[in-house]
Amino acid sequence: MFKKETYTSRRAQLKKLIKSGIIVLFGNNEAPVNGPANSYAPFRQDSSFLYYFGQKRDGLVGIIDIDEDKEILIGNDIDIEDIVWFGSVDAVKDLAAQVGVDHAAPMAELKNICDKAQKAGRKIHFLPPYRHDIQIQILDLLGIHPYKQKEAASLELINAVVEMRSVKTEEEIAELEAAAEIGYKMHTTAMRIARPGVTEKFVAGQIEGIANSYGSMVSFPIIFSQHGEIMHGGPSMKELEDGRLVLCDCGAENMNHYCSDNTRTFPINGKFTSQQLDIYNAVVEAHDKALELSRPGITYKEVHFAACRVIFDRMKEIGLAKGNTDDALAAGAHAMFLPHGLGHMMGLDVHDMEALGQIYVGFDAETRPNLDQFGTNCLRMGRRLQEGFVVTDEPGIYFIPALIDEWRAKKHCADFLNFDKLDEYKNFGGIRIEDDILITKEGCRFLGKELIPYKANDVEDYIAKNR
Ligand SMILES: [Mn+2]
Repeated sequence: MFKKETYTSRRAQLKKLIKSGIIVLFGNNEAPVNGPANSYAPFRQDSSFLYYFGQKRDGLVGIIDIDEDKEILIGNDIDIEDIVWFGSVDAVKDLAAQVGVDHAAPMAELKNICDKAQKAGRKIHFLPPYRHDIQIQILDLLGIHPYKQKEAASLELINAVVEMRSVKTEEEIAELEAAAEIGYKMHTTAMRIARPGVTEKFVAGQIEGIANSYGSMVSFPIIFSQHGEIMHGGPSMKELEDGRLVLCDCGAENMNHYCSDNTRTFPINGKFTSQQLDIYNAVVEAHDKALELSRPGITYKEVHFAACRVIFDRMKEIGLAKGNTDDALAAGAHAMFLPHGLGHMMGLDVHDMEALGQIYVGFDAETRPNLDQFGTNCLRMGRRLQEGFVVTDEPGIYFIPALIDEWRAKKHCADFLNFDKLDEYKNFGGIRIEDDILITKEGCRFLGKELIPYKANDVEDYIAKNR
């Protein structure tokens, strides 16, 4: 947790942006795995609640009454039975004081506060809920059916939270750096322990343990797969094979829930084949292109398409693609290789603020993506970069057998792709390289003290020296 002034000033800023009404920020509740006493662990607090109220305990709600200039932390104190099982914890009024909130009240009071505000015709601002128990809570408190809650959520609040959480302060950057250090340990451990004969699940399990030991948890379920062409492919019980590549996309949340998110793709036997190297180096070049261009003022949509251009040009050199690159990009032909966006915001959430609605987080009227075009419709971030933004730079090249077959059958982008040559790559897999970058005054820089090796010779060297 930060010092209490961080939270008081964040709430003061939020009040200035929203101007009137009452803000209700729901903290998360425990989520049962297979019964009420066995919850998913560790407990994960809601990120916007963490941002404004800092407390990691379950069962809390934060109230910011702008009109009456009053803040209340709502939650029930634990009883003696809880103390017997879980030990003593601070009272809700103490939790409130720790984050500069003057008032505390039990959960039963929340209904009264909402009823009173509704009767007075005051605006009650809440964020779009993503957990079903919170949806029931909102139904109970405000009488809004869960299906209508997304549209009933306060757009003013969404926009204000996005404005504030998008720009990372010095103390947040220090947390992100700490998460990056754990991420470094995870990735380099994967490079060390992976080898032919070891299962994907074994490696994934070992590196998940690193996130748990040094931080709080992984920032998302680990992707560790020889089928790198499956975007969110989880680890299987298959053994790693000599000659194949393995893709490792993972990150940690540190103790204060700031995230890291990196991807490395490396040869299981420690040495790239020349076919792998050609594709790998194209991804490195696209990754570095994004680093070169990212600075305040440029849109991430422009950076995305610059990376796509590099990839398409290199695919032309290998004979997998053909034609005029501008026309190919306009037609969406590059999405055969890169069907996702270059990156996303990162912070307290790995896809930062995704629950608030990607269109509000990653775009403005100027950069709204073409939702009708395959690939481009998956962009998560397009808007103009500002100093203090943290975004991921994660280009990739994938050979997805089903996509190759489908496009060939439909003759989709046939003027720009060489399907016979693509067939030769159906067993290749996929490559992604991902780093987290902070937008600085002049340009950008990597997060993390040590950079996980990514240039092909650095990866080979690291594996040769550390296995
Ligand atoms: Mn990512």
